[in-house]
This record gives sequence, C-alpha cells and structure tokens, in this order.
Amino acid sequence: MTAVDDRPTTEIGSARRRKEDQRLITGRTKWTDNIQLQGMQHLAMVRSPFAHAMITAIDTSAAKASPGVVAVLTGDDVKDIQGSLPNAWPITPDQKAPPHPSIAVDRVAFAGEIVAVVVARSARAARDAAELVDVDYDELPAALDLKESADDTVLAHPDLGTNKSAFWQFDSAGAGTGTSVDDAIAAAREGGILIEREYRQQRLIPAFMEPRSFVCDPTGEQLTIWSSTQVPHFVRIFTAATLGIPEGKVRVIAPDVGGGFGGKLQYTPEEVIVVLAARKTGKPCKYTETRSESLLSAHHGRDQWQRLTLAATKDGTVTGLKVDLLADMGAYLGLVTSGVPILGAFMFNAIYKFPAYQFNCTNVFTNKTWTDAYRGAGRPEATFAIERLMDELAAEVGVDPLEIREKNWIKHEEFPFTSVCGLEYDSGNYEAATARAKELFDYDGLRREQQERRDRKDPVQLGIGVSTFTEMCGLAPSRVLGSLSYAAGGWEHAEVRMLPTGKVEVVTGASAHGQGHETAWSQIVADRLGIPFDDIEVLHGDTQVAPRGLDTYGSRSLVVGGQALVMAADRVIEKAKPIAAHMLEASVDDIEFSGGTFKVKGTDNGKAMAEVVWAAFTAHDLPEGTEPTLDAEATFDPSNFSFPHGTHLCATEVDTETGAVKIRSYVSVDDIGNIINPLIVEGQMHGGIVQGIAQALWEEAVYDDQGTLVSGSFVDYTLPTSADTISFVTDNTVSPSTSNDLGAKGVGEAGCIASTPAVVNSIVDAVRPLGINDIQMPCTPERVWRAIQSAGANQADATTGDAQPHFDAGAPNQDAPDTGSTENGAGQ
Ligand code: MCN
Repeated sequence: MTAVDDRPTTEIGSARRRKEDQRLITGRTKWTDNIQLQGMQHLAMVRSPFAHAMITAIDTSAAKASPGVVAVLTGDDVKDIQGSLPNAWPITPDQKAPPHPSIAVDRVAFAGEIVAVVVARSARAARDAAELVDVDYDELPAALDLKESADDTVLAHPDLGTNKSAFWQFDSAGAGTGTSVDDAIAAAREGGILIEREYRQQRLIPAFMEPRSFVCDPTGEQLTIWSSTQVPHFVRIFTAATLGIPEGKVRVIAPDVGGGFGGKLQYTPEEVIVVLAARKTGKPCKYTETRSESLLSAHHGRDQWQRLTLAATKDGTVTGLKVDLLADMGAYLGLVTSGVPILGAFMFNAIYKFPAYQFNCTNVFTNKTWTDAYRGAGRPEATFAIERLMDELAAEVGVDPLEIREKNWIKHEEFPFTSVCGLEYDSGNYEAATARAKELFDYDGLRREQQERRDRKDPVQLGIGVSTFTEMCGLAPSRVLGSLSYAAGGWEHAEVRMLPTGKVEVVTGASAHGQGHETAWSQIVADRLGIPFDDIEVLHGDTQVAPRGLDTYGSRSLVVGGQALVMAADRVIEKAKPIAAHMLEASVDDIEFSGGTFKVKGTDNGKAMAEVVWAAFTAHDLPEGTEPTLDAEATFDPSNFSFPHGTHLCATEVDTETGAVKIRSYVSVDDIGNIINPLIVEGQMHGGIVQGIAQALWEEAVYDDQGTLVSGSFVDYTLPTSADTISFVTDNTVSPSTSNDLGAKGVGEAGCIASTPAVVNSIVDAVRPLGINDIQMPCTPERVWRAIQSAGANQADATTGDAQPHFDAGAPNQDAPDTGSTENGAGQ
C-alpha cells in the first residue's frame, strides 16, 4: 500500500491525499440531483417494454389529469424539433444508421426506449402519472442474437434493409505496414501451428455510482444545463447542433459527477428531453433516472464475437493474426458506438512483433440497448483475445506462458517501435515489468505448488494466469483521429491565472468524474511554479468557466490536459522573466527560475514569484510594452498516443467439484511512465483491476428471448463489492513517455484492460489438464462446473469408462467439447 505523504518536498511523485475527497466524503458536494431551482418541475419517462414494436396509439388523457401534472409529451409532440441524436464516428462513408429520436415516434427498437415523458410539479407526481400513460403496441420480430442478426435473419430496423451498419478492415499487407496474413496462415497450416478460436465478449453495463441526472434552466439569457456527464463540452456542442440553439446561448455544467467509466461519454435522449420540456414549459426541469432505468437504458459496453486465427512456427514464433469481429451496436449508434471496435483494431497485436495482421469488423444492429464506450473501449476486448491466444500457443508448444510471450515481445532496446498497425510505441520495458511481477508473485513457487496439487489430484486445483498487455491511450493526435473519420479532435486546453494575492487558479478543459484531477493538477503547477499545493484551485466542468476543452475519457487527461497545463505554466514563467529582470535590474538572459524564485544567475539576488505577480498586477512599473497581469493559456495536441504496459499475474483456486473460483493472489506491475500521484494511481489500478475481474467472473447483461433485460437490477447484475475481492499487490516500473514533457502515460483504463485475461487464463490453466481450453465469460461456478463435467464425460468416453475428471498435466485433450456455452465453438 502506498503511504500517504501530505508534506512532500517535491509535489510530482508524492502520494498526496486527494483534495476533492474532503468534500466528497463529508457529503459537502453538490450532485446534479441535489440542485433545486425556483419553480422546478420533474420528469418521468415512459419506456417501451418491448424490444421491437410499432406504437399504434398513446392515450395521455389520464396522465394529464393526474394531480401535479403540467404536460405529457410524446414523440408526435416533438418530432419536428427533437432532431436526431448524433453519432460522431462514422467509420466508413457508407455507414448505415437509422434516425435516433429522443422520444420514439412510431416505432420502438429496444426495451427501455422512451415513448412519452411526464412533466409534473414533483418527482412523485411525475412517476405516478407515467403509470397512467396508455400505449398500444403491435409487436414486431426482434433481432436479438448477434450472429443471427449479422445474417439479417430478423431486421432490427426494417427500413435499413440490413442489420449491417458498416464493415471496416485493416490489412497490414494493404497498408504497407506488414506482410500478408493469408500467406502466414497458409505457411502455418503447412508446417507450423495454427490456433483457431472464437471468444465471446459478453455485454456489460458501466453501472457508475451516481445514476444519470439532468437539470435545465431556460429562464435566463442563456440556457443552463447541469448534467452528470463526463463530457460537458460535447453536451454543449450537441445541444446546439441537435436542437438548433446558438452555442453561445448554452452553458453546460458538470458538477461533481459520481463516476462514468465511459457510460457518461454520451449525448443522451434524456438530456435532449429535459431541454425540450424546459423550453416548452418555460420552467426549470429535472430528470434523475432510477437505478433500474440506468441499467436498462444508459448505454452498455463490449458485446462482440471474436473469431481469431493465430499463425506461428513450430517453435512458437508468431507469424500472423487474423481477426474477424462481429460487434453489437444495439439498436442505435450513440456518440462513438461504431468506433469502439476500431479502437481495438490497433491493439490485437499488443506487445508482440509479428509481421502479418488483418482485422475485419462488421458492426451489427440488434434490438437491444445501444452499446458505446465502456472503460477501455475496444482495447480490453483486443487484449483479452491476444492474451488468451498466447496461452493457447504456449500450451500447444508445451512451454510456460511467459516464455512464449518473451519469445515474441518487443525487446526494450527496440523502442521506439513501429507496430504492425503502423503505430509508434513510445517506450517500454516488458522484461523489467515481468521480472518484477514474477518476483512479487513468487511465480516459481506457485508453479511448484500447482504441480504438487496436480500430482496429488487435489480437488482444488491452482491456476496461474498471465497478462502482459499494452494499450494506446491519451486520445489523441487530432490528425490520427481525423484519419479514422472521428468527428472531433484530441487536443486539450489549460489556463493558469496568477491571482494578485499569490494564489493560483488553474482552468482545465478536462472534466474529472472521480479521477482526482484537482489534486494531480495542483501538484503539477505547485512544482512547476513553486507555489504551495494548497494555494492552487483547479476549476473545471463548466463551459462558462472552462470554455475550451474536450473532456475526460480514453485515459487522456494527464497526458494531453496535464501537458497543456505544463505548457501554460511555462508560459507564465516566460512572461514573468522580463518583469523579474526589470525588478532586479538585470538582463532577461541572466534570469533563472527555480523553486518559485527568479534569480540573477550566480547570485542570491532574487524575487519570489508572488512579488513578480504583484508587480504584474499593479502594473506601476513594468518594462515598456509589457501586458499587465500574469496569466497564460495553452492548447496541446499530442503527436502520438502514449503506450502504458504491464504484467499482471493472477492465481486462482478452482474447486473441480463445485466449479467455484477463488482468486488467491493478484500482482500487477504497470509501466505508466512517470507518476504524478502514486496514491491516485494505486486507486485507479485497484478500481480497474476489479472491473476487469468482474467481467471475467461475474458481470453480464442478460436478455431473455423476448429482448427484455433480465439483469436489470443489482440483484441480477452482479457488480462486485470490496467484500468480493482480495488485496492486490500493485507496483510500477518506469519507462518515461516521449509523447509529453511529464514523461507520463495514462492509467485510467489499464487495470480493466489487463485483468480480464489474467483471470480467465488462470482458470483455464487450472483445468487445462482435463482438456479444457476455454470457459466463456463470466466464468460462473456453473459454467466452470459444466466444463469440468463435460471434460470428465469426454475422458470417460475416450479412455477410462470412469466419469471423474483426471488431472494429467502432460496430456491436454484437444477434443474437449464446448465449455459451458451453447454458442461457443472454442474447443477445437
Ligand atoms: N495519473 C498519475 N500519473 C500517471 C498517470 C495518471 O498520477 N502516470 C493520475 C492522473 O493525474 C489522474 C488519474 O491518474 O488523476 C487518471 O489519469 P488518466 O490516466 O489521464 O485518466 P483520465 O483522467 O483521463 O480519466 C479517464 C479514465 C477512464 S477512460 C475511465 S473509463 C475511468 C478512469 O479514468 N473512469 C473512472 N478512472 C475512473 N475513476 C473513477 N473514480 N471514476 C470513473 O468513472
């Protein structure tokens, strides 16, 4: 555990307690739902119970007559003004997308879609009246299964004529970044190793702590929107663009936001509806979703089928990888729905340097809640696939999983390294991170224990899972985003305002919602300008206060926004130098700045920053032509991503009689370059690791065959609590990034990207001697038990006539039947 350090000598690298926690922990913060305005009205949504249906009639009379009701709006009432919700990432010029109404007009395309809105004087009155809205539906066949939907068996949107939204390909031979994957596969088929697998990325729900909440006040000169969003700047732009309101008339405030995990990187129907209702009634309106509504209708994540073909030589040198992906869009395209799998396209090659790669992705509509970014967005899916495949290759060659990785990974002396996708990895040292992780984990000791348990046929087997991952984060160079048809850029903005009293105001375009920017940004400025940590105030999350910014997602805030801050702080110093020189009667060239003091080189003659700031403020005696006050701003657009990496090792105990899986130990050694605050970083790692473990073991959004979400509450959607996890050991190695002056790489998604394959690899490792080479996520006790039972039955048929599973570490059964899934063809 990182020890707290509240009196550090240097700020960067110190484990400062988070500034923001004082108000968060003591309940002194203001969530959107706490906002009370004069005359505030409340909204309740009427949502479709059907996955796909025509709306034949809506009777709102009883609801309108209900006490306290001000208005009831249906799709018909707003169809001419609601516009269509935006998709900012049309991945191909011919991408198909149905219109995306905030309130459905004549057809609903998923269970949970809004069909009417009640506006009332209290939240309770609105909810009661919503029950009275009578909607007649004619049910239509629903496209639910992803594979069947890809075949257009049932159409999610009959008017589109197909469920296929877009097909996107990357081919290393065509792009000139590598060789032909077909040649690599043909050669492997002839005289090498070919691993063919199919993996399911189950649908997940971001399940942030604070359900979404929106308030709109239409009464002032400007329309003011409070939103529990990750992206206030996006909400402002899209409110203007979707509803035709001049952007300058829209102010968006994201107050304290209780987590998002990508689930609040969205412009939502509810945001539009609150604005429409407020403008129509001329009074402030608020809508806060219930937890069930949140699970049902806030966008979901993942949901892919991955078909993979890995080619290698007999000694385990990877020669190529082909990926065929089906990605479930759900019913509509949200802000970046279509681009999520494309982010993953650049990460299937991971830390390995094979020469041939092809990625084929078909985006498919179904009649389910739409999917979009969820922590890692595309990169966890890719990392899972390649890290599972590397374990399969190791098993095939008959070597340790770490040995096969080391054989194929980029050596530290090869950085910067251009990947088969054409990305330049900035820096890294996979050897160092792995060596440290092995040591902390006692890798060799655990392998010995594993063998002992196998030898004595212990009903509780030990599995060891490896995940050596990298990711691209710090979204991103605007030029690269543009080349991928993403509508926005990837720059970030910062401003440093030196206040007359010597304190500092920092304005950032990033919009933290749990990441601790107020603390980390203060540490950066404190070191750079020599100002006490407590004298720095960080302002964010309000388009009036921080008008320029592209918000927080993609682990971008530090490496893009933090760098903008460094540049702004450096500009303050540059602006201050001539003033200091003037005060010290010296030449500017002789002035140096360190530790908060401007000094004449080689002397003790100096002026503190606060004195220079005061001189700049009073402006009584400034050098000729100098602008008064000392503020500076900067916008940074990186020339490259940053590529954090790490080695995660997980030991699980698998009870072969019950299928129960217990995590015994978990070690992560991550290289995120230089660290600003190790306490924050540790928190980010812990949260991310748990989220990834949850995908491996517990979480899944499950629909029934009518398209109803049956995991629509925390009773059924098994979000872990701290009681379900163990204490992790986290550590870091440091390869400074070359993409920014801080030498930092992002950390916000790393844990979540790395941990899922580490856990599943460990479970499969525990039962591999039975001939099991896959268990579909989430690896529930039932799935694990079924896999063991069918492997036992298979062995009984093939060899002994005894239906008990056998542990024979030397003889994996390649003909093991499918393991727990009716759709999974993973056992080849
Ligand atoms: N940091 C650091 N040193 C580094 C890297 C990061 O001290 N070398 C610190 C940063 O200063 C920042 C924090 O770690 O305080 C995360 O930084 P960064 O990696 O830049 O990520 P972002 O701030 O851009 O946050 C986004 C990221 C994403 S994409 C998801 S999803 C996610 C995550 O952050 N969602 C979160 N972490 C979350 N944490 C909370 N509590 N809630 C969420 O919704």
